[in-house]
Amino acid sequence: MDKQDKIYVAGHRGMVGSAIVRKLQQEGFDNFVLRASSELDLRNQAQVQSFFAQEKPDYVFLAAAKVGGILANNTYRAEFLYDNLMIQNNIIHNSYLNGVKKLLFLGSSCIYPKLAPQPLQEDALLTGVLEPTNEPYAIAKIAGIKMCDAYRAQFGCNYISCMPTNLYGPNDNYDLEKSHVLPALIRKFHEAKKNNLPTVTIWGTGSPLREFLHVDDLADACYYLMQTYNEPGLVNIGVGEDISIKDLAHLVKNIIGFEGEIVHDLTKPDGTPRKLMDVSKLHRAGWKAKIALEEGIKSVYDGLKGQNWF
Ligand code: GFB
Repeated sequence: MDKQDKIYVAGHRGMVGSAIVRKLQQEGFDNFVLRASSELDLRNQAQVQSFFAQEKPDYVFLAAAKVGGILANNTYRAEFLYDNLMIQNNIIHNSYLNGVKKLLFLGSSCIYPKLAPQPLQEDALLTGVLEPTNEPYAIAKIAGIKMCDAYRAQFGCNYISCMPTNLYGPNDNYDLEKSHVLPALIRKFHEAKKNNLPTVTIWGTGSPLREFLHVDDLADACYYLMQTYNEPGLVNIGVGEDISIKDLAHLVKNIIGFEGEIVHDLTKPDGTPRKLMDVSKLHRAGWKAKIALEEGIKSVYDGLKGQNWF
């Protein structure tokens, strides 16, 4: 990418898209084309078609998606499938029609089979049955990877796919029903401390293992891959280390300084038992994560002061 190139970051108001815009601005890029969802409904074929025909971006970061934690994925199954398929189909196809030079598609570690060998290698894709709580989202994201590869194979498009592990950072969703685990824990422990509550309830057994990547690290990796990586298939983006949900809860509890007890709501699902990325392909490509989990959680917590629930 050159500094004068026109860059479309789809989903620029979300946690991932906003981090990518921040990263590009730090690197000196300023020729962005951005649209809020109220201005451009990415599920709408005609709207996306005329947007691309008019703006003709050079580079596309496809960070727009309907996302959420385990309960949202499991509850809004139709929307997770339909919205994500429509968004990515419209953006990828119109990128092809309008000569976009390169596109980066963002997926998720949930594309891998529920019981795939750990750490998850890229070639585990489509080797087994998916985790049922997020199957619709995973199916959409797998379709996105295959679409990038098919457009590369048939039309020569330089479209790459990267699969981030569980993310956290500024502009995350703190809705306790729809969010991922880390923002939920931050909010629950903060509110319990503020209101002198005796307990905090976490979902499931606490035994599942998850890996967490700060979104600023993800944005750095996306920028790096956009500049250097031109392969079909997919590349994992993670830190290569995981932590149990129970240990994560204790870490957040200590950072926030809550002194009560942790209790478990066993009516809520655990989801995949473990989701640790094999990041050797990414390391070979020349990129490594830099932000340690404790430092990352502290910086996110320090940045929350303006939130209405804080
Ligand atoms: O982050 P999370 O919602 O998503 O949940 P997944 C991770 C683990 O934390 C699960 C537990 O075992 C949850 O039961 N957990 C404990 C909690 N307390 C809470 C809580 O208060 N809120 C939440 N949300 N979880 C999602 C997928 O899976 O991860 C998506 O559904 C996507 O498709 C995303 O891949 C990255 O890691 O289980």
